[in-house]
Amino acid sequence: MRPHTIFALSSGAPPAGLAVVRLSGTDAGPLLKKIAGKLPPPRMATRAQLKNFAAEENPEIIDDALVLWFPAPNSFTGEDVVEFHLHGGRAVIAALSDLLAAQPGVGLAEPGEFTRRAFENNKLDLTQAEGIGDLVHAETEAQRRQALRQTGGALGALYEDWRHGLLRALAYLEADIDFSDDEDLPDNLVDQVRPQLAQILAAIKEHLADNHRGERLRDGIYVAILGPPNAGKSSLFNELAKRDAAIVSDQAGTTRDVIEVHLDLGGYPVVVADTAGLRRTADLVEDEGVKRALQRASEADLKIIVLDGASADAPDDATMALIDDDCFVVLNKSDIINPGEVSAALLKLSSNVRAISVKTGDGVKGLLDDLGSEVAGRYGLQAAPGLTRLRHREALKECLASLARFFENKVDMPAELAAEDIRLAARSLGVITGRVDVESLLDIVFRDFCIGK
Ligand SMILES: Nc1nc2c(ncn2[C@@H]2O[C@H](COP(=O)(O)OP(=O)(O)OP(=O)(O)O)[C@@H](O)[C@H]2O)c(=O)[nH]1
Ligand SMILES: [Mg+2]
Repeated sequence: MRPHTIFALSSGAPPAGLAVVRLSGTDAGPLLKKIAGKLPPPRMATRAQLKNFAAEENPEIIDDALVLWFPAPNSFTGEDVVEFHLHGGRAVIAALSDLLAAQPGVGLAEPGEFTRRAFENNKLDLTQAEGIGDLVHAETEAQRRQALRQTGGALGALYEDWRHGLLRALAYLEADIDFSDDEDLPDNLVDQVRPQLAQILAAIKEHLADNHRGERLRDGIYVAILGPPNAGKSSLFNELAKRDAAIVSDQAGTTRDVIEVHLDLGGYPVVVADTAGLRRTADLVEDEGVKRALQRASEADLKIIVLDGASADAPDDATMALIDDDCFVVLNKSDIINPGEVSAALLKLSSNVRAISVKTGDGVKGLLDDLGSEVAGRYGLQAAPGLTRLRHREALKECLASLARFFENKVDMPAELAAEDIRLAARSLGVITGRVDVESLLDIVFRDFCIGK
């Protein structure tokens, strides 16, 4: 059984200037009183000498610290919560932790347990709880903004809004089933709810066709550097990484494995991959590298195709086949290119080929700026909150499937069958926010129809 009162070090790794130990549960108040000698006024930072009250005689002072008292329900978890703002030394934290852990019914919190309790006490919905996790892990500005928005409840509110729309339609259908003899009820209730359901269906479809922007913002946008051997891919990769992460040499076929760096590109999390030069080769290891490069190309959100400006050859078929709308095509080594020598095939390739030189830096900043704008354009926050997890996507797809079943059915279908599809659709949305609650149905029925007045 889980302890009724949990505690944990909620701040970062010691030693540090301060450490925050959080305590939540029924014993939080009594423990604070014993440790600090008093219960301070709620939500007021109060200085106190923390005593090891368990010591038989002469209880020792653990620390001279600040304590905060958040009586339920006005706390993060919805339970009684105490925050100890200690001096952030290991021994200080250990002394308080040992004291707390020794109390019956008190135990160390499991990962996420404070947030879980907040959810169980209806302080936040599941998307908000997820948002808090994302906010804690946010590494770039765009991630922070998205997570903060989700924490604020914008995404959950959107889903709840749709779910309530579905529940309203369901209420009409249920009324049709339960009170079909009632003359006060309008006819054709199934038909009456169709327009509203069609609207919700369209909105969910649009929400799903989002280019996975929210998920990419969470996990990182994949950019792959691809092209023929010796073109300068690893050189460009090192330039982006701002260090010698990949080996550069004048031998074709230097890079074999996929090498990644994580970058903050203008606030967006980007995972850039350097790959093996694409060519047919009898070298088994290099051939495996080429396979991995092609695999990465297929997974990439954006590609930078690097062509060798020093070679007059047209790019090979493998490289050509990768060029699509998700590409930046660059002709590297502009410092030694004689434009007259660049093959006609190459120039015909795409109107978007730009010459750069990683060696001199020519055009590299422009490439980076344009890459940054492309990423911001594709993955920047929209006016409407976006889904951020596969979990959301799967549940929304299930919801759509149930709605689609409703619309596939004949116009004169029995209300019972129609109701079942709508109930399932609403449940799928409820799963996302964690609020599957059918009681609310009754309220809607009585408000809208005034049955039995
Ligand atoms: N003149 C000139 N040489 C460059 C430029 N960029 C890269 N090189 C040289 O081109 C050669 C190949 O560079 P790499 O970065 O290893 O090329 P790569 O595309 O990663 O090659 P593989 O890993 O073999 O596929 C090296 O000798 C680089 O110094 C450039 O802008 N100008
Ligand atoms: Mg390389």
